[in-house]
Amino acid sequence: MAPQPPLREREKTNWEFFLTLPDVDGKNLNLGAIKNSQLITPLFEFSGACSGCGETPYIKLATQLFGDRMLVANATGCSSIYGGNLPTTPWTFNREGRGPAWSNSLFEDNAEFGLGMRLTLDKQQEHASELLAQCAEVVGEELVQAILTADQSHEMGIRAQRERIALLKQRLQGADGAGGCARSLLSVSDALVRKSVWIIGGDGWAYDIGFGGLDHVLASGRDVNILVLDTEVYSNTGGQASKSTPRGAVAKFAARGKSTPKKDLGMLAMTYGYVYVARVAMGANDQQTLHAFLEAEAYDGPSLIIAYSTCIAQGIDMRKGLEQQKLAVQSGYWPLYRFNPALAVEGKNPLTLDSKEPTIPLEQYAYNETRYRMLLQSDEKRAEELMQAAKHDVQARWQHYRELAEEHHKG
Ligand SMILES: Cc1ncc(C[n+]2csc(CCOP(=O)(O)OP(=O)(O)O)c2C)c(N)n1
Ligand code: SF4
Repeated sequence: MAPQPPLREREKTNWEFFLTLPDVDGKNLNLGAIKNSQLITPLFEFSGACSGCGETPYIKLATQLFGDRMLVANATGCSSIYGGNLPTTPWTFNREGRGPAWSNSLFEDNAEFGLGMRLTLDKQQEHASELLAQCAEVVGEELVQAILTADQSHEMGIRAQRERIALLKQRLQGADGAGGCARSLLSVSDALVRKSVWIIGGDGWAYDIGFGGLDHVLASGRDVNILVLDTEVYSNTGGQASKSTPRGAVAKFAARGKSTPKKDLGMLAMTYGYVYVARVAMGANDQQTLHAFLEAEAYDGPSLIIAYSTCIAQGIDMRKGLEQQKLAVQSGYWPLYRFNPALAVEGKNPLTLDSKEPTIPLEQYAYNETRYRMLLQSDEKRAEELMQAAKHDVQARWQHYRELAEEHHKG
């Protein structure tokens, strides 16, 4: 430890230099490669989360990929607290002034809150398209058609549309005497650029208290992206058990170790058939995480990403969070997969398993964590029984996923 003021003086100069470094423009980069994605400036910085928090890297990644067009509905929980400790906020904007629009509603209605953002955007876009058609004489038929038929399913398409909208604004501003049509269109023309709606929260929200709404939003078929930061407990209120807590782990309200297995939220969502679902763990496979985020966002429908998030409530060495995620995957506890309905439309198997058969025993992963180890100390017999049951859960789930992944291929 050292007195802070002299350090601050020295770091001020470094910081000022850092701010002069140019931002990397993603225009000519393949953002599907992890090293390129990490060159892009994040629009989420300096959060108040615990050191080593496993939730924040996923949010940071989302802002690197989509931050300049993101709207975020944030459920109450750790992410709304470190993401909104007002009057400061870690959500920021780029040098062009674009950044995520963020808001927090309630713990129990966040999915519906985000759906409202989607419906509003869709309505605004519809209204702007109608006005554009009415203003064709002022704008020019060619530009009208180019805007209305633009392919905005990828980054380059969105950039091209932004340029068209800039040209549209120029023409509208110069259209003296065109009357209400030009003025009205000018006020809503930004709605013609595709936006990305993200509904973010923890497992207490997604698996339990907000589940009814989450299910409703998945069923709606609307183009939203749901990111579940799965710490397997209610972290922000001190670690209460949720339906995501695994069998055998100790948590508040599960002091003798949770006796029932973790709810399989991903499998529930997959049964719809038209929901994109991915299960990711950045520490185990960062490239798979990146693929899942890009695919989820590009999918024109509801997407659900369930992200393994290490947390102080699990009782791990937070410096080794990424290694622990790797062990979770190697033990088969956390299979990585992507279920992409767009593949089914092409007659392919929508389910891709992205991790291999378990290669280490479950104990090697679980007993690195206090939440499992403490039961061994307080009630060894019960700990062993629950561990056996948990191993069975892992085997059964793995086999089920593998069959699903192979079954469709045969078909
Ligand atoms: C209806 C309702 N019940 C309880 C709370 C209190 N509360 C705020 S955050 C939170 C825990 C959130 O847990 P989770 O969704 O898992 O997110 P995490 O903190 O783990 O990221 C609870 C219980 C609340 N805000 N609203
Ligand atoms: S309690 Fe857990 S989820 Fe919350 S900020 Fe700390 S490490 Fe992250």
